[in-house]
Amino acid sequence: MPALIFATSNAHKTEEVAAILGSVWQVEDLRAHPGITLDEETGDTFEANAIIKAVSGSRGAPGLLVLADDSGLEVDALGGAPGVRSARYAGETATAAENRVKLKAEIAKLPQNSRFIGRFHCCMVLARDGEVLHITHGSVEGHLLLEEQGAGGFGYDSLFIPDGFSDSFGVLSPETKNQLSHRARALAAMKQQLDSRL
Ligand code: ITT
Repeated sequence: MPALIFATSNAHKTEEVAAILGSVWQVEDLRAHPGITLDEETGDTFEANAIIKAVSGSRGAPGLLVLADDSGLEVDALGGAPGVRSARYAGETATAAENRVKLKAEIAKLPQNSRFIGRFHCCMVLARDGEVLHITHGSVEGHLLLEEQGAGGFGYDSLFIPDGFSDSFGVLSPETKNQLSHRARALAAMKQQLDSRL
């Protein structure tokens, strides 16, 4: 199986990408490549940060294909927050649980007579030897909950119900999430580029 380096330290992302691509690609993240270091995510957009991760990661893995994912949750009534700051919403070293507490507190300040519309967004960038080969985006629309529902998934999953469902990503199975998530959609758009390099 050909190797695809996934430039992430988030094992949950790797699990999802491996479940989606795993029969064709050997998906290996930074745990298997401790020598690869990524530049700081200084961009203002998902795309800028995904490019930073893919390009810097690929410089540390000469000749290999490197994929990066920058993603997050956008809540319309919060002006798109937490957005690109999703991983650091409650502070630079915040845990996912602390970020969820902050999100619930911010939503609780809003007028309580509306649905809190939002979406997960993911930008995927494929690079090799410091050059961007392809960029894709995917998103999944839904709404936010005031209280967590379920313990599955990661990050903000337990606070987000995708359109067309009545359960959060914290309750829905990984198989269901991997059919409709922002990450699955960005990867589906990347598929042709990946297939052409098999
Ligand atoms: P890497 O940069 O190492 O890939 P990260 O977790 O810091 O890992 P991001 O900078 O892309 O990655 O931040 C993504 C954050 O957005 C993530 O930590 C979650 O808080 C949230 N997020 C993204 N995708 C998610 C998903 O599928 N389910 C729940 N939360 C998600």
